[in-house]
Amino acid sequence: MFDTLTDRLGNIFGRLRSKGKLSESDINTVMAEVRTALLEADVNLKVARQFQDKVSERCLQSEIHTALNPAQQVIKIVNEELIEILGGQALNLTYSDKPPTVVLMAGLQGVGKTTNAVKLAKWFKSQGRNPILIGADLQRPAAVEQLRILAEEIEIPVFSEKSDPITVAKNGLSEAISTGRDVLICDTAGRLSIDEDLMNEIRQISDEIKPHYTFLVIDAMTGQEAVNVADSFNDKLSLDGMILTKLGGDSRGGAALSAKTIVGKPIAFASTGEKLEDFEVFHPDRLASRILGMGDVLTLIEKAEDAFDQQEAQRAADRLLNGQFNLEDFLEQMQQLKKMGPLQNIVGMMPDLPQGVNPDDVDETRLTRVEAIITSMTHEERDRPEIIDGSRRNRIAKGSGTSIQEVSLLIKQFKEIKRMMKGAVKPNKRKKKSPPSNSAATSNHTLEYKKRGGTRSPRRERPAAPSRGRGPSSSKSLSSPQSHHARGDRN
Ligand SMILES: Nc1nc2c(ncn2[C@@H]2O[C@H](COP(=O)(O)OP(=O)(O)OP(=O)(O)O)[C@@H](O)[C@H]2O)c(=O)[nH]1
Ligand SMILES: [Mg+2]
Repeated sequence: MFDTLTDRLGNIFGRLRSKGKLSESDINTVMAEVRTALLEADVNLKVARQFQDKVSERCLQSEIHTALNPAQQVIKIVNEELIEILGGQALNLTYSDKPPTVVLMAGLQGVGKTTNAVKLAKWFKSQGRNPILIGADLQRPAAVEQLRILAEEIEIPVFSEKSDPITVAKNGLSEAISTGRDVLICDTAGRLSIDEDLMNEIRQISDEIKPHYTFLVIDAMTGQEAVNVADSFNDKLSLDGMILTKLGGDSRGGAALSAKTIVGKPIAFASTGEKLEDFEVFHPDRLASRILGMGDVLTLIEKAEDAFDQQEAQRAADRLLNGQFNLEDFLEQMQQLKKMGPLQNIVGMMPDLPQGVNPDDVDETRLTRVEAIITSMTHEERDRPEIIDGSRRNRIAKGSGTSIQEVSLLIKQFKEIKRMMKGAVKPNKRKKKSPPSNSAATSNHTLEYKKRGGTRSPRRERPAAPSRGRGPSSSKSLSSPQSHHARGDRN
């Protein structure tokens, strides 16, 4: 599920990546598209609208974040807001001081109450608890039998009797206490929220066993309609959370994305298939990143934020603008990149690797060799590589354990980068001490991203290769790691 939504969002953000600067109208266009994609995934209109407004507002007021480019900033905000509408944090289930902790399952017919009562019992067991299941569905003749068969698989006792649901629940609680069970899960019959009698019955069960947790089981396949049902259950029972079932199917996911906002209660667990093990605590952040389908790009964004030293970047940017960028700065930028972790991992996290690029092919040692070459140079040589003649080359090659050819190549490529940078920086800007931010002055609401010959991704494994022909907006060379981060001004 979510495949279509993921594809749609992928396309939308893919187009953003080629932009160095996002205007207010860019952001509005993108967010309108995101809203359409959400509606197509059957997300509630109110939720989609709120989401659009919130993300747009945050993008427009976005704090300057020099470690991220505009596309990354938008993805980061979308991700954070997706997590928010999915409920923020995973439910932190606590246990009653006076066992058993009582859980009541409620919901429409066939949504998966019985199956998930057992899955939940299995989960409690995995947490070191001793659950008991109560079969209070006396509506359907085979319901208790179904519960017993499933529970037998995981060796969990079931209590039921031929009386009425309220009495079964009450006696079940006594049974749990007398047998020392610390968690009680009560399965109930499916009922429609408009069926007054049955709704009153579950209310009475609830009054009798006073559940610590009342979970509404909802079927993701029924889309956001399932969520509307939840509202009326919530009125009657005061829900603590929802268990979302059949998430593995081809449902469009609208229910998952609308539930929290509409019902005001979080999704506690998710069931992704028929088997008892297809069940997990619902993690909003994990689902959000799955919906975004960005591989681990979010981890990458986090890493970039962590590792990136903004002051250093600013200094490098200043030097760049002043035409002073030298091999020393280059080395520093490369070391920043290395702080993000093994290059292969970083490349593996890139969601938009060009075809044919395989993270396994990334040769980290080349980065190390470039580093060795630069560290074998004197400060003067790093500052003015043009003084490196034949004998210096020889010495550097020996000192770094590389070859004269490699040293020559690095110097040549570095010259090329510098030449390109000069072309990229307008003369009046080069004179200024600190980088001006006037280029964003035309709009009060822009995310700007100055890619001064920098690299956005380490996916190219040619360490010192200049990003030929890409000019100032190049984002794909490894030549000057992260120097693109140097500025991300916004007025
Ligand atoms: N694919 C899939 N099937 C599920 C999931 N959860 C439950 N089912 C199936 O859905 C059907 C109904 O599940 P039950 O647990 O009997 O549903 P119920 O809500 O107890 O049904 P009633 O008691 O009749 O109201 C069964 O065939 C389950 O195997 C799920 O997460 N994924
Ligand atoms: Mg059932």
